[in-house]
Amino acid sequence: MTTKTFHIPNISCGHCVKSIKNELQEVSGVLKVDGDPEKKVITVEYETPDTLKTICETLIDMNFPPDD
Ligand SMILES: [Cu+2]
Repeated sequence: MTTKTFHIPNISCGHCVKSIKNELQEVSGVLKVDGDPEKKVITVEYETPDTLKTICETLIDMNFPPDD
C-alpha cells in the first residue's frame, strides 16, 4: 500500500475536492481519498503502480491534472 499526495492547481473549492473523491473512490485498488481545497491537494492511498496510473489518467480526464 502506498500513499501519495497530488498537488492539483485546478482545484478551486470544496466541490472540486468532492467530485475528485467520488471519481477516485470508484477506481479499483484505491483504498482512501482525502483532499484539501485550500492547499489544492488530494491524498490517495492505493495498492499498486497500476492503480497509480489509473488515478493519474482519471484526474487528467476530469481536467484536474496533477502538477507532479
Ligand atoms: Cu470547485
